Amino acid sequence: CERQDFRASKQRLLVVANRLPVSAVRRGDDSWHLEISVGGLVSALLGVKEFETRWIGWAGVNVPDETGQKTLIKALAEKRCIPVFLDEETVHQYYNGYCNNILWPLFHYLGLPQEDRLATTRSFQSQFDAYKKANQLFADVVNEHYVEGDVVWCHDYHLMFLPKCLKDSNPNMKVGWFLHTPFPSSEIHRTLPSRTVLLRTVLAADLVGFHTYDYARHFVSACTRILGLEGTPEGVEDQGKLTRVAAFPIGIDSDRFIRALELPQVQDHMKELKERFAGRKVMLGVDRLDMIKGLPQKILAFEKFLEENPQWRDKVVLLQIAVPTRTDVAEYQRLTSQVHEIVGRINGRFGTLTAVPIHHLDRSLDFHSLCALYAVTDVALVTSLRDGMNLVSYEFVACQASKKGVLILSEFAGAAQSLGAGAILVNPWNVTEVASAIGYALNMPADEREKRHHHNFLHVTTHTSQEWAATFVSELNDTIVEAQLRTRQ
Ligand code: ADQ
Repeated sequence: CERQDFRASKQRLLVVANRLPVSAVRRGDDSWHLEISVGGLVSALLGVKEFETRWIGWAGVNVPDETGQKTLIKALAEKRCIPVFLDEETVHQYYNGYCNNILWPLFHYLGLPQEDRLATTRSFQSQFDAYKKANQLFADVVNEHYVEGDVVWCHDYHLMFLPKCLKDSNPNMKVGWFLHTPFPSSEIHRTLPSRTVLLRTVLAADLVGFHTYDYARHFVSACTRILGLEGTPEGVEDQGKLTRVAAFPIGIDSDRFIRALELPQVQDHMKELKERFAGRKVMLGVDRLDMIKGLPQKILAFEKFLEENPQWRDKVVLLQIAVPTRTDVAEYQRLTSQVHEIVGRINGRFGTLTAVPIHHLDRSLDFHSLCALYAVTDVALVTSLRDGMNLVSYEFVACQASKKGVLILSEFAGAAQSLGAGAILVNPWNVTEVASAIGYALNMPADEREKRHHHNFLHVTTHTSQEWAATFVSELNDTIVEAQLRTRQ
């Protein structure tokens, strides 16, 4: 009956990602509370309307009992979501271990874990085994719901094994894989103990996509150097089979942000914020609290700016909204404490009885509050140490049609390649450079702000998430047609 529901004129798209776009919280045996999750992938794909989409993924909760699983399947079906059930040990080894402790830092150039090399080496194999097992569980759910002709779009570093699992069970399935993080230089990828197998499993897909041309190039050179395969302008060729590799820069649903700014409650919120910070320039950071986002470096740069520019001390405020993430991991707990300590020190140093220079919130904001905040901001600070793309920079630009504020953007975010001409690009590791960029942004004349904003606004409103998904899927369809033609020749 689920299969019949799918029938529609739009093309059916099975989006497979580690997490569903909702998190489930249990309220008794047969009742579930579903909440939209915060994150880049969710923000991008929720705007995609061209396809008859179903999500397949983990709901972020351990459900060992059959009753719970049945009721959750039912609750999620209303949101067009299909759960993959993972037990606690698998989550620990696959998600916390292999995905977040090994692949995530490595792909962001932070290296493999080093604290206890022996322990890491010993646990590496069990984490990798759990990774393979989890990917097979995802494949089983896809196979159960797949109907011939569906496009299966696998997402991110959690599911690098999935294309191979799917093709093993059905070589005719249309399989695409997209990476939301950077793909690092082949010299970094070479350090990964499972470097070979993880390239081969991804190459099983028909189409492999990255945010930028650089990431695609790194992937192709990893295949050349590590697997000895031939890289062509189209992708990677292995014994006559071509895997197409290309860049598909993601975007946002810009209209959703622009429309939200007209809502009375958002306007009211903007008015409140303007009154609250009257007489001060507003600087904004919105990030998941993750090492790749460079929060300590950003806040230290702001401190340096205040140190060197006493005339600005009571005229500028930094609002840093940091949504906690992976809170059970010790490294993330240490990062949180470090950020709190730096913020406390700076507020103690430069604050007065009536005002502090930094408002740091450890939480996520609802969509309308976020839009209001973006709209009243004078300078946004996106200083990721590495970032696949970074959608916050896009969201800020979408909300700045009236104010034409300035974007300070890390050159190590994928977004630097698309918004670089309008933003002030910085090396986030260079605190002095970021501090002087803050001064430059705060003093920027209106005509320069206007010009820079115009460039970026045009990009953000024309390179949307809808366009991103449509381009990827149409390229995947074309790739398959071309492969069929090649086989016939
Ligand atoms: P993320 O690392 O999650 O995504 P990003 O692209 O910035 O990073 O997206 C974050 C999303 O979460 C944005 O839509 C933002 O509005 C929202 N968000 C963040 N903090 C929030 C807060 N405090 N309150 C409310 N909302 C908040 C990954 C990659 C990125 C890549 C995306 C999409 O790491 O590089 O751009 O996927 O591919």
